[in-house]
Amino acid sequence: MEQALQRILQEKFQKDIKDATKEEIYTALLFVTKEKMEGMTPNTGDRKLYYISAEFLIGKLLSNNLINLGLFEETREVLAKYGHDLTEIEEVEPEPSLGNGGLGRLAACFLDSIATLGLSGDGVGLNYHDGLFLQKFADNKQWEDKNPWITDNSWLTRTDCHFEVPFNGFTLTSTMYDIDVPGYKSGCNKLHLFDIDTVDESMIHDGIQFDKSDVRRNLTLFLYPDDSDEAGQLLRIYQQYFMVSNAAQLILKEAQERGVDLYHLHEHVCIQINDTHPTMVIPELIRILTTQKGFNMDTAIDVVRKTCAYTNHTILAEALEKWPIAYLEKVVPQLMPIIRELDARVRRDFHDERVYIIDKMDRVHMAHIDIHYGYAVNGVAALHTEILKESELKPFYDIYPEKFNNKTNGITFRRWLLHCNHELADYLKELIGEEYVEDASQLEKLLAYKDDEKVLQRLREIKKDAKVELKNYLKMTQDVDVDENSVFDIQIKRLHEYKRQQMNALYAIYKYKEIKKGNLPARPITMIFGAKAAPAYTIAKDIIHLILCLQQLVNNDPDVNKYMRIVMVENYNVTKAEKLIPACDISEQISLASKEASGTGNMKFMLNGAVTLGTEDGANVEIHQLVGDDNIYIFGEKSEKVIQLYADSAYNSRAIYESDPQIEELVDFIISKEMIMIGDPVNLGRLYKEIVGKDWFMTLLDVKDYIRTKEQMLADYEDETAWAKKMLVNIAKAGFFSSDRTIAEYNRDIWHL
Ligand code: B1N
Repeated sequence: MEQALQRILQEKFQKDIKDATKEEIYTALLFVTKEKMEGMTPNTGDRKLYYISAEFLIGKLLSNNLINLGLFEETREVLAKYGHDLTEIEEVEPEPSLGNGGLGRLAACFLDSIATLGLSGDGVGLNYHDGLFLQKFADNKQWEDKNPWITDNSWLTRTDCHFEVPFNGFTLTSTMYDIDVPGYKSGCNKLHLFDIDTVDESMIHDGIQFDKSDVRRNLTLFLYPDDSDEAGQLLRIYQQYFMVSNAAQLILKEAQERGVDLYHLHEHVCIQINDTHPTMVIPELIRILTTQKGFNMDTAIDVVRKTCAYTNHTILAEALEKWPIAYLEKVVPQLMPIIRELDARVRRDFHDERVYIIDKMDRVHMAHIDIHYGYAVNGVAALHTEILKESELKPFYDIYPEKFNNKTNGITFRRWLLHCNHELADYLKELIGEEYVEDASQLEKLLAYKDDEKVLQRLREIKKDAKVELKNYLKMTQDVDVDENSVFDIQIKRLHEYKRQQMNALYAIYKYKEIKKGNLPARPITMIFGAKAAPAYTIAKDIIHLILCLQQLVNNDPDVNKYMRIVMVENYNVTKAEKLIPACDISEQISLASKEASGTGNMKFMLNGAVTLGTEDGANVEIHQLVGDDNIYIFGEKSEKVIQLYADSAYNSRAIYESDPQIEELVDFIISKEMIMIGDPVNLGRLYKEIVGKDWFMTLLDVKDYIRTKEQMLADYEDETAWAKKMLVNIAKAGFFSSDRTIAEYNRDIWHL
């Protein structure tokens, strides 16, 4: 490493390591690492996986690549020898903003585990130049700005692979960019990101505004452009088709280069469709096979069906894509005859309109294409898969029980422990040896130390150190002060009503009022939030406004700020998650039961010794089973009850509000004099009305149990030994949530690589 660094710094900048700037060292490390990865043997196999996804939330790559290449320690030492700090060098790296939340981060964790297990599998997606937006706070509101991340020297390598993608009336030529994905002590795979050369970032103005109709210039500017109007929805269809047409052409090209007989494609290729965004790969492959490769329709459908598998990530109706036929006709008319043929076959075989592809309103149900014309359907946590089978997708489960299976999500321990929490990772190695890094189930060995005072003491110290680090980071980045001796209570995830950040805000109101009344807590609490709201999601933005107003109110009140602080982290992203998660005491996983398909933040927190405060939802259910009642705090109504309430239209938030004075007092505070003085009455008023009059995700149903349980948790925190034991059990039981386990299961049951 030392020699390689010297050589590149001389070549590029005529500098020695000790005189080089942080930027120069970063660039040199990038080159050394890229060279190293180019020299690695790719993972190969007779059957290759293509994981197609609209999002890959990969985070910064330098440290992770160094860890996986086994070069991290050496690099850190070399740099230290010349007076440099690797952590500071990392700050130079821009974070690629190619994802939104859990779905995109899961794809990134999966790529790491696929490579680590030595499996042959590449990711396929789009190279969004400005990614998801950059979030800024001003006037206690969210503002959006563009988020450019591509620089001259980056992890992207431009390839000479190009395809022609046909749209209605014009054709776009793609360019494929590659990012290497090295496995931990294993071979290397690739993430292929497609782009067009004519993208024009200068067309963006006033934050993230741009002409949505100018596809040649805007196609790969943003992930999830605002789709609240027709032009926005058409653009999404353009993006999706561009992604899958490139994927299909790449897959067929590589198969033919490998000498695969396309009539046996399914024996050598499998395609994982990550949610419905890549669904058009099914009709696109059928189109290419029938129009260019001499297949008849029956055979093309048969081969494609045996090649494609679909993962469902949500049961929220608004997230299940249904494209109007008129839009598809406008953008990709060549697919419509195929989609109509696929629908006709369904209608011929099944006389149940719930499973048709095209509905009465002339909309195409993308998930229905995946389920009929793929060979596997999986949910992402045990409860989620049960709900799919028993309610959301029941008519399909009745037809194809053999296709349905569960794959509980996982996270890569390389990033979410080894990289983000060196102190804890090293201490675990000291206690139970190194094997846990490659075999996460070994973490259970930690249970032998459950009653060891010294170990429990050390776990607390490590947590304290992480809290001090976060404190310094928050001071540096946002100029806020927090107390490392307070309880760190953290909710970080996309902003959505079903995730119920608003319920956590009601707790903040409760606590504020208690402190005002003189009911002082044994220890101060620091409530930390991080979340982006989709730019067109009004109520989500109102919830951010509420939290930011509460932050101002609480932190500036001298009666209160000694006992309680609120911090909303600006532009929450992977890099920030890596700093927040190690420092957390209470992990907030408070979605309305049945609505959070899995969650993966819950797993990251547990692995880093936080205790979950959660509903019986998503993977929380499995965390609960693993750690037992004593090591998790569960509250709220269960999913069966919630599903019943929806079925009977029996939930009435106004009735709860009017009959419970405590709840009324908390909700009324949103539009109190204090709040209106700080905030915008339009936003606060709208949110107040929403909660009282609708509350679709049933905040008021669970809020009292939530407050009670959180108070219990804070009381229990004061027994330091008992709390440290809970931390230890959570870490020890986190092994199940390694994405290595998840990927091994995908491979065993679906991919057969
Ligand atoms: O996928 C994650 C899960 O852990 C989360 O529970 C789930 O909410 C998340 C449409 C989505 N589901 N659906 C999406 C994202 C963007 C979009 O345009 C849907 N994200 C999830 C990983 O399984």
